[in-house]
Amino acid sequence: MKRRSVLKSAAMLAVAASVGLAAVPGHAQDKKYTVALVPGLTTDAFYITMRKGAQAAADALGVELVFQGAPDFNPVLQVPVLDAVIARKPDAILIAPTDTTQLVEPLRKAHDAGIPVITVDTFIGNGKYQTGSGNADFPLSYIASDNVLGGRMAATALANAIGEGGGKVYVSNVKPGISTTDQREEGFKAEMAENHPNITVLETQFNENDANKAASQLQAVFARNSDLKGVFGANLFSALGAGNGVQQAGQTGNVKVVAFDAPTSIIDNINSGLVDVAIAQHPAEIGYYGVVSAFAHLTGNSIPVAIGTGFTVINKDNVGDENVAKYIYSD
Ligand code: T6T
Repeated sequence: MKRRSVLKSAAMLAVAASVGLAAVPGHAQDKKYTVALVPGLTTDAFYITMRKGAQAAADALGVELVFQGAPDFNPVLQVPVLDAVIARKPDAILIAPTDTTQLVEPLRKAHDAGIPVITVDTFIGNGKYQTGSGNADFPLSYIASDNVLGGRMAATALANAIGEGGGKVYVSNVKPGISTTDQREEGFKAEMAENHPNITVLETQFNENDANKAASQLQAVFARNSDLKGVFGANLFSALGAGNGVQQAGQTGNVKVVAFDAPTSIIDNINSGLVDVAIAQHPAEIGYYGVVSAFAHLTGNSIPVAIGTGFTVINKDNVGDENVAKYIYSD
């Protein structure tokens, strides 16, 4: 056997070991599986990038991927979309639940109908699945960033940007009840309290995922605190809005901005000096491993109950690097 075909066979065996023999090229599958991906909202670069990763895995595995979501990050809008997805009877559902409690019963309907559920990005309940306790442990796996760690990283970045003197900062956040953004705020505050005693964290401002509201809130907080030194935008829209608010208040460079998420608009703001640091998640990996995990389960393999994906910290020093460019979200 030539070296190349030995390598190819080894690679195929590795795939077979991880996702089941049916995935080996040349072994036709009896069934083409359909996996539904329900994002937090459809028009967010984070979920658009997650979809790309999911599609890459679906193409590699011969899975049909259905992407169906609501236009806003809102459980009232997401539940009917989920109901419609369940009615289509996909083989598995990947979902970013928009609320830790309000999506439990709607997702149980999928579980009761025999449709495996994996949550991506966000979780329901306390995010600990398959424990045999609690009412929300039925999803098979949770695939996401470590959001408490991400919040801590944001705090460190903001404290460094502000420098020695410390001062006042606040968190621009979406609304309580979202696992990801709640955990980022928790991590941010814990890191500031433990390691940056010269920084005062003011009351969190909730913007309902509306960047315009986040911008107005920044200006209102600055009007009350002319010594404001920084803001942490805990997701894409919070960060974009907070940055716009800083600019509109004429405080670019004086009020430091750390952004969670890395759409092209935030990258532009790093280049212009408005945003100091972006904590990029790896949504394509979340989507990729979501589909691979669903497929592995459907083909009789066990899957991890949790998969953590990483972060890339982007600032003006590395924003031009090609190794960083691949983590900028797709529009
Ligand atoms: O930050 C992401 C995601 O992780 C979060 O759960 C909701 O907001 C985003 O989609 C960004 O808008």
